[in-house]
Amino acid sequence: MERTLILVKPDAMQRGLAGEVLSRLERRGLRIVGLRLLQVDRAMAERHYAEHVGKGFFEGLVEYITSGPIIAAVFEGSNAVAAARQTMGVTRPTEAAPGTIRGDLGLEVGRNLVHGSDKPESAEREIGIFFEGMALPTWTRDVDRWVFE
Ligand code: IDP
Ligand code: MG
Repeated sequence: MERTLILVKPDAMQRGLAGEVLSRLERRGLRIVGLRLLQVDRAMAERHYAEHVGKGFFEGLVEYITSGPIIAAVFEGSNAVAAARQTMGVTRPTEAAPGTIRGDLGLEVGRNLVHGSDKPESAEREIGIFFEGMALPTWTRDVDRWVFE
């Protein structure tokens, strides 16, 4: 089983889309194993978005991600990283396919509603940031055998 770190970004929280975002991933078949409501500070933003520090959009990204509460979630399942990225759609909402979260609900790259880890190693690193020192429950669902082969 693979895990991925999902963030419901401040715009999705402000727009009342937290349930919608989490629900789409849950309905895809992914299992929730971690959930937290928090506000990101600059240090945490720099840690999470380390690969983007110094880029032209970085200051705007920090302002955006620290602007209000977010939900951090860990989803688990077969190919969780790729499945979540596919359900989210690509980074720029106007390039994201219809039927994806960003393609259905977003317009601007700086208001793209959701974060999802880009590879399994990133997921482990990011889960370490958002769930530091927190044990994630291990559980199975009765429906798992109808979702996972
Ligand atoms: P991702 O979220 O799809 O993985 P990344 O390239 O990792 O995309 O960028 C992280 C976040 O930074 C994006 O989700 C978006 O919110 C923001 N971002 C990326 N590129 C731009 C840009 O060109 N202008 C403004 N914001 C951007
Ligand atoms: Mg990324």
